[in-house]
Amino acid sequence: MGRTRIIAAVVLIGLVVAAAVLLTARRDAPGRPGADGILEVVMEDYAFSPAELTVTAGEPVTFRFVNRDEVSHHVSFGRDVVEEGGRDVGFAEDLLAGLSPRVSPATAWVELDPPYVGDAILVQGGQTVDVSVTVPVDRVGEWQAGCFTGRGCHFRAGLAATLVVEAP
Ligand SMILES: [Cu+2]
Repeated sequence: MGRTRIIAAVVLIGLVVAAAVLLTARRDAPGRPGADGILEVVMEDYAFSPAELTVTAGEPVTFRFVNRDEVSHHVSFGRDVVEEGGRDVGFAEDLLAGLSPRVSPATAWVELDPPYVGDAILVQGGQTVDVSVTVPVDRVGEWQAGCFTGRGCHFRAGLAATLVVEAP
């Protein structure tokens, strides 16, 4: 009896450790916020890295965009790309609509001029911009992040990331 209990205890401890390791790995995986809530996304050579982002609805997250290119990039969050004259100019549905994200520096939050649609975060060459927001649970689903500068040139070149908003 005593031996069985010891074996059961060892197996149980093993399972707990394995679960903890798996949860930690999931938490620190690229494309997810770290324990500090920061999700760093590098923009370099007209591409996002990582290009697959996952956040949890109802939890505060800070997207930290680090632009290593010399040119400026915009970041819009949304889905359903709007085309005008065969060029991509923004998202029809804005993920951040009505959410008042905290953008640092605040001047990086810009309203795009036509033909572009929606709001965007301007990240100048070499600059880092933080965008803090809590995505509500009614926006769970698949979204995108993208830069439409050059009438979609940057977006088509690779400045397009998928953003999954998971249910809590
Ligand atoms: Cu760009």
